[in-house]
Amino acid sequence: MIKKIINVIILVVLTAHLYAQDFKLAEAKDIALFPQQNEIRNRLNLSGIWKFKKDSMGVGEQEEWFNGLTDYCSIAVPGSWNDQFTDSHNYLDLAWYETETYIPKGWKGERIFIRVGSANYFAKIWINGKPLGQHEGGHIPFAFEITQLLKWESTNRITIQVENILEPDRVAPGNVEGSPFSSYPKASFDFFPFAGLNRAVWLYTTPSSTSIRDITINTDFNSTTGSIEVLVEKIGKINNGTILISGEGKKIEIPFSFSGNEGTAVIEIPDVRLWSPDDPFLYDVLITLGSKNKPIDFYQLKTGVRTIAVNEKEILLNGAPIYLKGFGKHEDFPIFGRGTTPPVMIKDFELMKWTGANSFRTSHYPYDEEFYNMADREGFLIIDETPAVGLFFYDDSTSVSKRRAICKQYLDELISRDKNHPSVIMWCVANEPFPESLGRGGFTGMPKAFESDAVGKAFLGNLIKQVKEKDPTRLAVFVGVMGGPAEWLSLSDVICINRYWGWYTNVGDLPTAKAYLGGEMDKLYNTLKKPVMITEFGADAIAGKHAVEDEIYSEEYQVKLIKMFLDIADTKDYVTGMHVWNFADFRTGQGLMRVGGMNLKGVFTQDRKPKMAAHFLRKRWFETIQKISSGK
Ligand code: GCB
Repeated sequence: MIKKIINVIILVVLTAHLYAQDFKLAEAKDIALFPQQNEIRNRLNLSGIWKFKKDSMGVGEQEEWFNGLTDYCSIAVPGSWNDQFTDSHNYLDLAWYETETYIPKGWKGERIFIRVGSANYFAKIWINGKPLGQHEGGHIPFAFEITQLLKWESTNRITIQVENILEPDRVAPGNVEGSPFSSYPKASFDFFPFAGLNRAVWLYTTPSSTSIRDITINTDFNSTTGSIEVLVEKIGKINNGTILISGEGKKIEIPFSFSGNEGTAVIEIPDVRLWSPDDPFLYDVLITLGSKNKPIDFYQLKTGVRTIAVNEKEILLNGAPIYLKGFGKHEDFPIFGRGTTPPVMIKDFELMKWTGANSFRTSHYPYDEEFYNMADREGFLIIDETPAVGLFFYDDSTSVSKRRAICKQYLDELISRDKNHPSVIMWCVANEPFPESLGRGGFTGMPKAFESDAVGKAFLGNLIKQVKEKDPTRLAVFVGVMGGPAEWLSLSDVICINRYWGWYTNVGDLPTAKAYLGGEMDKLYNTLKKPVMITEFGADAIAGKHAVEDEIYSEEYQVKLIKMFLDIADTKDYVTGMHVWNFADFRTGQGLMRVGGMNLKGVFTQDRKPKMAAHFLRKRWFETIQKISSGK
């Protein structure tokens, strides 16, 4: 009998092995350099209409859908799938995307890669029916080399399977029993879990045997001389290169050589023009591998020379205090869902400038790369946040470890992707992690907890440490939930807190809310002696609803609450920034607190029309600018 069972097991294992497909894991380094078109490198944007098929029974792999989809429909890429159809708003299960493309003849002999900008949440890729790679995490790109899998002189089939199943051991955690954000679908966070290929898919090349793999730029200045340190990592046998910095009519070129695969050069810039929101000046940096008359690879980027630091009460940009005025945002627009919408992005920057804002937080996940390029050019300061929203640490240790590993991966990927943007001044490792004490109040049915606050502190502490090791030139923070432990906040370079006095507590009662807010802020500062920033405060307002007296959901109440927070902040010299929640109304799951499946705390509506609060902020923030420039 035992022998029979063993034989069956062997047979099952062998069969599984025969059909098991091997998917590589993505490497953070491969997303460091955005695909670039220059004299040497090529790229092809695969945006457009793709084939699409839902797989609610999970039979696609067994039925080998990667060999060509049948009975499919059309879908736009980029764009979340949820609102492109009439029956898929809440669909988060498996779905398949397919497109076909020729590879240009001129790419022969090059290394060819695929880069997926965002596949939310878990993706697997096949090229011409062959398994390629997989990636977990929906808001960060991933890339794989595909050279060996391609065909020439005929089309190549690219198949991507995506699913967005909400699970407590994923990040952001979903479907958490008793979560305060109980909605349908069961996201345990307060925004809609838009699924699919939300950003562009690119093919791109690098030179075959020798190429630039990674570039890290750090800047500094001393009096009027700036310095740009460029660290280049290469692949292949080459020992030298050059760096050319240009800007303001100056051109400074210096040769450098490699030791192993790394080469560094520091370029000094006399009479440097520093980068800041008032003058977002960018220098061009061109890195060439090989000699000037025989270049092997090029990569060009832009950098701003600036420093960022903190003292006990302030954030210092280029050594001078800077006050952050702005918003927490979302990537969210009707029909597109979380899909990239360039005109909306341009409009958002226009509107942020119109209000007098100088900064924003990429709540609650990294945004499309273009946001960062735009912020570099327009002079916005970014708090760059990972997708770690709503973490908790008191379920089983396997789930905690799984979330820890994903958070670590996200941070590696995020820093790899965004480290060369002058606009990024802080890495935010998590938004509103829940301590057990709050979880017990808010959640029910959780296994009995064990030292959750210590576990939570160690978890967050490790993430902050990881960030500091990888990038000591920027600030590292996490954003604390109302009622969360002050001892966790001691980990953060800036005490970032979300506060909803007058909304979730003391609703409608602003005088009481005001007393609590002021007292709490003083206590936090006096305990921690670090600059404080309120990263979220606000009230829902239904555009067009008005009231004479304090009445929630009215535009007047939203203005009054925002004004109350700003007034108090102005009386505290340790407050270093105030970000209103939210820039625009955004889609959430359906729940009793979310009228029409929307969070209405935007100062603009979802289609970017100003509420009274937007006009109020414009007046208020421009007055501050005038006061500062007139020295009052
Ligand atoms: C928060 C969360 C944010 C929510 C917001 C709200 O604290 O960080 O994701 O949308 O509150 O409006 O409830």
